[in-house]
Amino acid sequence: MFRNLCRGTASPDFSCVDTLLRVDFALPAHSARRVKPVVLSADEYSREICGLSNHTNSAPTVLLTIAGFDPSGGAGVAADLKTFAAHNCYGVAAVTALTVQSTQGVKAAHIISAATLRAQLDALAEDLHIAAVKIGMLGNRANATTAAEFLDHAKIPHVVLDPVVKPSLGGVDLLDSSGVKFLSEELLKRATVVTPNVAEAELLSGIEIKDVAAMEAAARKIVERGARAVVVKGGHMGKPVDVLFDGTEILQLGGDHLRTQNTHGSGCTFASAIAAQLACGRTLQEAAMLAKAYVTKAMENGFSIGKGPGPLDHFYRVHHEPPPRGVHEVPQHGMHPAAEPTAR
Ligand code: PXL
Repeated sequence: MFRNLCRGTASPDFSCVDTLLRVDFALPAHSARRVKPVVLSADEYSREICGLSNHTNSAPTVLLTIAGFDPSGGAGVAADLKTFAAHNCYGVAAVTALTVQSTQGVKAAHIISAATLRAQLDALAEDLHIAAVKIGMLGNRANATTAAEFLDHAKIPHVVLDPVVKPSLGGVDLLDSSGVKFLSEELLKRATVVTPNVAEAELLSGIEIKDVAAMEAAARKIVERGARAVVVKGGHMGKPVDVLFDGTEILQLGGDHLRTQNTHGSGCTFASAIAAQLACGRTLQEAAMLAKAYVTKAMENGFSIGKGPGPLDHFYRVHHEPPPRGVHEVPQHGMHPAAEPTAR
């Protein structure tokens, strides 16, 4: 019951064990540096999945997503808000685009005007304290510029940038070419961490990626180009290793290869989970490991809802785990009449 999320000493190879999932974290052989292990008990992990796990009487941590809307609910704003909620945080959203899509892919994208995006951001920022922001699909340069201006004046402590350019399915661009240029020259340096997949890392670094060594080289190049830290996601490679580089040390985050089609929105979910963990005080390494554990488990529990790749189960903990002690012990007296068991 009281197992460590991550066991081991600061040796070049160590294993991290979630109560639910085993994720291996290994340092590359050439790395002279050692990484301190994250040690979390299962109790701590489930209590502190993030925000206030019990925020009945106090306000939860508020997180913002700036992203596109996917009507099939798998990716974009919907995935982000579900991820925030699963981490006991309260999510708010500024929508950059309305996409037309199903599980079979993106058919069109209607980009929201920069003025409307700015109005959404201003309204939220002047009203709420935002602990972290996750940025996903921006659509075009005007919206990327608006996001950068917002970051400059809102001074949000944690900024996770998922540099979404193309969907996995469908021939529609999620960011125009001028937007990609702005993202790599301007937005990158405003982020706490950037989370490109292999194709996006190739675009941002100019390095062709065929193996983990090239992922590391790309990660270093992206930091050289202004990012404070980067996680290159290797999910689509044969070996599902992610590479985290924080400007000082490289950490490989390994995991089991999942045999599932239901991966729609996994990138959005990973970035949002990092934002939630950072907002809750985790270090970047801890946040990335916990986010990987979360997204892996949510993918394992993903489901098919249509003809194409299905979404993740963001609430697998609720759906598949027993409730914490006490939750099912409903008081039988003094309840609201509507909740009283019916007399027989
Ligand atoms: O997964 C990338 C992505 C992000 N945001 C939106 C999307 C997609 C992919 O389809 O539709 C809105």
